[in-house]
Parts: sequence; C-alpha cells; structure tokens
Amino acid sequence: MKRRLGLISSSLLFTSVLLGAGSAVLAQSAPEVLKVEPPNWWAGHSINPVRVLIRGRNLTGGRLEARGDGIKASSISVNQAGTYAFVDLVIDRLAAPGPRPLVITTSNGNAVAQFEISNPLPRNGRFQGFTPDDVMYLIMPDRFSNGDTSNDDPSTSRGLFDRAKSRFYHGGDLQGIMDHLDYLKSLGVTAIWLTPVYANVDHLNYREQYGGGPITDYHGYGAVDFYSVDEHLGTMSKLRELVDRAHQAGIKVIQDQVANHTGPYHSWVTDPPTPTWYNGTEADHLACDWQTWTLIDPNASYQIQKRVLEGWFVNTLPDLNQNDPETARYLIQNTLWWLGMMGFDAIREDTVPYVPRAFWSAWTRAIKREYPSVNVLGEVFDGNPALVSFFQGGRSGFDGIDTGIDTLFDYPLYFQIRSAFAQGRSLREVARILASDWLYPNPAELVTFLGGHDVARFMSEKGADIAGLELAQTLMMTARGTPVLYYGDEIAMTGGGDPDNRRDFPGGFPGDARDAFSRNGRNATEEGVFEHVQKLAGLRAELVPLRRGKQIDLYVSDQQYAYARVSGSQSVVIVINNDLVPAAFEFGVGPALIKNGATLCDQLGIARDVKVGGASAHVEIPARSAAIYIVK
Ligand SMILES: [Ca+2]
Ligand SMILES: [Ca+2]
Ligand SMILES: [Ca+2]
Repeated sequence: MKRRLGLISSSLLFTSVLLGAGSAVLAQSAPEVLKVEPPNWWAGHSINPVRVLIRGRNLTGGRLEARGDGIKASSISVNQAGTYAFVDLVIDRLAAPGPRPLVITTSNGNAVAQFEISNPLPRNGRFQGFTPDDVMYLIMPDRFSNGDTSNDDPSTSRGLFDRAKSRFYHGGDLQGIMDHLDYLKSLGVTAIWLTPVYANVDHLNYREQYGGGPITDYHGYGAVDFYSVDEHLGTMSKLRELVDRAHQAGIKVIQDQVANHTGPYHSWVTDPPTPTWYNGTEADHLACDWQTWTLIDPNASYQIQKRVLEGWFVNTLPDLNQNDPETARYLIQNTLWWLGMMGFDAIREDTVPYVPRAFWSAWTRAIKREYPSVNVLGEVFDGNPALVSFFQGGRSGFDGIDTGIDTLFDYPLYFQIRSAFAQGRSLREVARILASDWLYPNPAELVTFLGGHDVARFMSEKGADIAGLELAQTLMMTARGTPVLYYGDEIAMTGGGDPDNRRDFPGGFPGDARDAFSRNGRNATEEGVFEHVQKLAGLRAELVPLRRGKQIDLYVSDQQYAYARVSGSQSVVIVINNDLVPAAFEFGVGPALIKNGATLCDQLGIARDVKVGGASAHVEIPARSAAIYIVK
C-alpha cells in the first residue's frame, strides 16, 4: 500500500513537470479534436445532460460552445495534459434532430467536435428483452459464416486473417449471420447472442502469446474503441441491418458488452482521460487472482477482495475503475448508446464479479429507466450457486446492494450436465444442483446451457457420445430457465478448450467442402442431432409448461430422473434414463396434477404410452434415452 502511494505521487510529479515543459510548446498550438464519445445523443432521453468525452490535443484552457438550437454545454473540464475534455450537454426535450457542432476555443484558436442529435429508433419490435419463451443461440461472428470476403483482410488491419491459425481472424462477419437467419429460424432459434462486435486492435497482440507467437483479438473481448464495430465484422450500418433483419424474422438480438476491462492497446492505457480511469497503470497494477469467492464472504476485508475487483485480467487486460465517477458515467452512457443505435433487445454482460456491485446497480437502473423491457444476462463463471445467486437482482445482498442483473448463466447446472451426460456420473447431481434454486431471487429465469465459447465442446468431453449430447439437450430444453445453444452443438461439433472450441461452422466459409447449414451437407449423425434440437425447440414453442411451468421433481435415482413442468392445468412429464441399460420404474404423478386413468404419450416417440393407475406412472425407458410425456 505504502509503496503504491509513493508511486502515485511520483507519477503526478512527473505529469506536472511534463506539463510545465509542454506548455511553452502548447502556447503556439491550436486545439485539435480526435474523437467524440458519444458522437450523438437523443432528445427526450432519460440521460440528460449527456456527458461527452472529447479526445484531442492542446485543449487546455478550452471553452466550449454547442452550436444550434436546443442544446447547451456546461461543466467543461480538461485534463492536465490537455488531451481530454469532459463536457455536459443539456438537450432540450423538443430539440430537432440534426448536427450540433461543438466548438472548442482556446487562446490559440478553435476546433470543432462533430456532434449530432439523432432521431430515436421506433420502439415497436425493439428493446424487447428475452424470456423463457425464447431459445437463444450463441454466435462468435468470426467463426460462423463469411458473407463478405472484402472485409477479410481490411486495409486498416492487414495481416490478421489466416484460417489456418486458430487465434487469427477467419473471415466470419455480420453479413454471414444475416445470410443464415433462415437456418436459425428453421432450428427454432428466437434470439441470437453475438460475442462482442467492438473494434479490437488493428495489429497483432503481443501481450498475449501462445506457443511463442502473438495472437489476434478476433474474439472481440479486447475493445480499443467502444464506439465502433470492428472492420472485420462489418460496419455500424451493417450491424443495424442485421438487427433489423433479425427482428423482421422474429429473432431477438442480444449484445455482448464488457465493462470490466479494455484491450491492452486501447489509447487510454498510455493517456487516460482521468488519473484514476483504470485501476493502476500498465507499469504498476495488481493481477486478478480469480478469488471470486471472497466477494460473498461477509468476513472478507477489502484487501482480500481487491485483486478480484481491481486486478488486471490475465495480468494484461487494463482494468477499468468504475469507482471513478467519470469512468462509470462513460460506461453507462456507452451501454445506452449501443441500445439506442441498434435496437438490441438485451445485454449479455461479461466478467460480472470483477466489477463493483454498486456499479451494476447504477448501470442496470439506467438501462431500465430508458428501456424497461431490456434485460441483462450476467456471466458469473462459477459452479457454486451461492456465488452465482449473489449476483442476481431482485434483492439486496448483505452489502445492501441489489445488482439489478435480471439473469445469469446457470454455470452450476452446466457442470452437472457435463458430469452426468458426458462423463456418465450420477444424474442425481443434476437434481441436487437444482435443489439450490431457493438461493436465487428468480431461478426460473436463469439461462441454461451445455457449452459455450469458454469451455471445451460437449462432444470433446471425455466419455461424450451422441446419446449423451441429446440427453443433455433434452434436459436443457425442458428444465426451468431459458436455454442457449452454442453454435455448432446442434450438429455435434467437436473441439477442445479455447480456441479449439471456436472452429469454423462447416459451410460458412468460401471453399468449404460441405455446407452443414443445409440438410444435404449434414451427415446422418449431424442430421439426427439437428432434428433432435429442432424437435425440442418445437415442443418448447408448442407446450407452455416447458417454458413457463413450475418445475416439480417426481423421481430421482442414480441414473434416472423424472420431473414435471406444470402450468395452470397443463402438465408435461420428462423422464430421463442416463443408464447404459433400459430402465423400468414407477413414480407418483399426483404432484404433476395428473389424474388416474390419464394416458401419457411420449412426444419424442421413444417410449410407449403410459396409463396412469394408482396415481402412479410406470415407465419403461430404453438405455440412454428420454421421454417427454403429455396427457393425451
Ligand atoms: Ca468476411
Ligand atoms: Ca480492428
Ligand atoms: Ca475489475
């Protein structure tokens, strides 16, 4: 602590010396504007004034005037280096859309920052939020489909494209996703989540090296510009087109956002807008120690938690300091800007535990104030329901904070799905993890999954086979929550840990030997899995209880699990046999409100009809199979 304070004061000294030396030079130099963030805003917005960050040169002593009707600038503050100006713009409710140049004047001249009042997007059919009625699908745009080869190796960022290298750009883009909305629709997908589309660095990333070589930030999680789309993926207008086309097709779009860190090459790293914009500096920062459990420890002091909250991810990703009010405000406005520009329906938020909970609370309140239906899906990558549930909104934690985060990925269930259906371990553990549902303010809205871009593919798990994959999919699509499918799992794609789990979708790229987006391009195994997922999505759409029903456990043993989903007077009974041999067993169906004499009919066509007698169902399920019964 002492050492750190010493370093801070010496760096301040260094800054003021520099300023002193620089001011003689600056005295002759006119101001310059390099970037305006946000570059536009809306009249009648819940955030008013909007705080604009202008990056430039020679801004010291600058005054600012906003030109045009219905806008007024106030509270300008310039950093010591004269490289950033913060200014509040008050926008009149009735201000007409159009340009509003911001003129910065110093004793050496003036410069114009382009700013605009924009027309808001019509709300109908946008900003919808997702619910358990949806089936989500995760796409890593670079790896799904290349719909525009002209952006494969863009002139501004040459040399990052190489399909033979697993950590280079492969050419997939927004156009490629647009070209396959029909495919997604035919599978039964109603919402897509894209990994981040922010501009990432235009050269090789030497800060992260694997096998002795630099990589690229094709994955999108290393933003160097929070106000633009990476040129490999497309443009702002292409993204708008994709969102609009998806909406027309009845598919919602969920944006992946990152508020914890920037990429290592963000210009802020060498020239931060405020001295406390980041937690520490490139030369002097803490490394994240991943001890997220300390966050739910009521006995922990801040010094125990500090490395989690302030440490730099993998020691290379500059950690944004949300306790700096300017940083917090920048991030909140950026979120609202993307929503307003694109009409996204929801946000998937990265690395939730590593950011102070008080920030999430303010951030979610700002989102809901403007877009009440937009919801937030948080990533808390942990198998412990006590930790994950601590971050779900709807109640205050022991720290007095309600994060307001609507839903979280059900990582605890994910680990047990893998354990039971890939590794063949006890299915009882799946039921046991669902027994922790009481910890969540709203377990019915958790997001369930069996794979994603941060873990090895299901099919590459030791012991995995197609039967296990299909059982996992059956559970995910019939148990409580909103399911998210990982691209390619519907055709049983394989792949080990990152980046092998992000292989190109076959048929998405020029010269591919086959096109697995079409039936003719899928082999029999792939087609079988595809049809299974399609069938499950269809049943989910058709049967309200599978989406909205209360989850009621009916039978749990080592390798068998039966549960009902009950909604009003409608019941669906799901019976899973994870064993290598057929199973015959009996359980009461009274808790599922099913009466004597009823006939249960399996919608997957695996098991025979069951006549309910003595308030019980006697079921016979083949080895490694499942049945989804409805009352005939
Ligand atoms: Ca491309
Ligand atoms: Ca780039
Ligand atoms: Ca952090």
